[in-house]
Amino acid sequence: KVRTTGHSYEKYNNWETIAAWTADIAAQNPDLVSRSVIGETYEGQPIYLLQVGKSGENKKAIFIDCGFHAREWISPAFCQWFVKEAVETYGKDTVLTTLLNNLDFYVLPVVNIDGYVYTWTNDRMWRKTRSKNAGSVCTGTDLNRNFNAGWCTIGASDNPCDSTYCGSAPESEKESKALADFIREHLSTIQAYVTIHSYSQLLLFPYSYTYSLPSNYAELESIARAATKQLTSLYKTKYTYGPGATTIYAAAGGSDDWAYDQGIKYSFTFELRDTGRYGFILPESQIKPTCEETLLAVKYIANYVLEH
Ligand code: ING
Ligand code: ZN
Repeated sequence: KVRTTGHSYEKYNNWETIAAWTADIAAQNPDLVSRSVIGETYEGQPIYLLQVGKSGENKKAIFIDCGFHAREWISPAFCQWFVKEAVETYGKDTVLTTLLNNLDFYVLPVVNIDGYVYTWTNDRMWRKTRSKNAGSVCTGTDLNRNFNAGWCTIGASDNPCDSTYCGSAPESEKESKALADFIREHLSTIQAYVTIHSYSQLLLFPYSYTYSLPSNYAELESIARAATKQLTSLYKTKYTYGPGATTIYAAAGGSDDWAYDQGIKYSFTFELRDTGRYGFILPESQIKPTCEETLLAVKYIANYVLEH
């Protein structure tokens, strides 16, 4: 065993364990996975990104991130599961093999590392980053209100003590800045943006900061319909889909809206299980089924991107 001490795909792993896992999965699968650092967090943790795919020329890419919100533990679990499935089924599952031969997946296992650590040590229900706010005793910014997409105009708070605090400016947080910088630098290859949250069992697409519909609304709606149909086929988990503003609530500064307005026409937010019985405290027994069903939807989206 090479430093994967304590790591399990069917348990919630702490940050130390996930960080060690990113090194191990890359070291053990050098032809499929490579690890880079795209920036650091407020507290100085390196933000790791895994590039997953067989190397090739002019490949399109799909960006997937997890762990925007600290307490949504099922989200990092999905990113780990996705990479596991990629390395374990490459050369076995024909669909995934084709995807990995022809696309690169950028997988960011935990965006809000400081917040994630805080949910393990201090407050299981923490959502925001852990940055200090000038002139306030309250800590943290909501990363999914911190992007430059109608920033702080609706469904976001300008009060640092609120859980949806939009921050002092767009990309004020080192974590959102690192993510946005990476995407801006790779806009010529990234065709789809997928961000994993919980909970509510929804597949959302733009817009959330306005009630206006995106230009390819009909296409996004048909992709979401087909992707959720795939997801539901496994365990009958019911999903709703649609534009964020009318499907969940209007909220500005979200990463999916920002990515869409950068020109990434396939931009989705998943809200994984459940619908509220356990909420953010989803039992570990649901990690496997949740990740398996979600993988079907993500594969559908990736395959659509590959063929369009
Ligand atoms: N939900 C998202 C949130 O940040 C969302 C919903 C998606 C808002 C896309 C804006 C844009 O509030 C959770 N559970 O975090
Ligand atoms: Zn969230």
